[in-house]
Amino acid sequence: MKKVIILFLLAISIGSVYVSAANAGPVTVVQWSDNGHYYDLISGNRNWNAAKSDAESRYFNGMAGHLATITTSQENSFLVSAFPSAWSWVGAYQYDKLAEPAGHWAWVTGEPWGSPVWASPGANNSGGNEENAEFISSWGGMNDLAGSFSRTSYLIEYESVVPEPATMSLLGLGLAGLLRFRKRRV
Ligand SMILES: [Ca+2]
Ligand SMILES: [Ca+2]
Repeated sequence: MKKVIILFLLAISIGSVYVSAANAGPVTVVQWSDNGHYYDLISGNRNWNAAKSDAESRYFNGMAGHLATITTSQENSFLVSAFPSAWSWVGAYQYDKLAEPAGHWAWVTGEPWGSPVWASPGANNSGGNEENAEFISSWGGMNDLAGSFSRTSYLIEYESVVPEPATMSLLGLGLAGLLRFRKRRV
């Protein structure tokens, strides 16, 4: 009887492995060893805001997604070689128009702007309303573009979310309260 149960469980687990492999499709997620983050191209016609929302609803290996933030030339080079066909939204936006064309840019994650790579001719605010950025591998970097445009893909980056200091102290207070409660019961 034991043997039958073990065989049954084995069959179920082999079955589920097969199903998950069949659903996964081709694996395109790549990891950059410098920061341990994962990157992928997500297909589908979206404007910048829709791409941002979609990215922030996705997870991979327990890491949260966001539009890719390409803060260094090294990260830019890695992504050019990892995704040679990318013509895709990334997580850069201009928070005001007081320093056109290439000033007052920020990342969706709030991390420092750093030294990202603009493809030639650089952020040029063509047409006067380019306040978001796309990454064009064949151009070698980013281009500013109006966020209302539709792009056929976006570049996602997955990374571990570090709890905010405020959240940590709330956790601490909760633990202290729990300890006090336990003491009183003794
Ligand atoms: Ca602009
Ligand atoms: Ca432009």
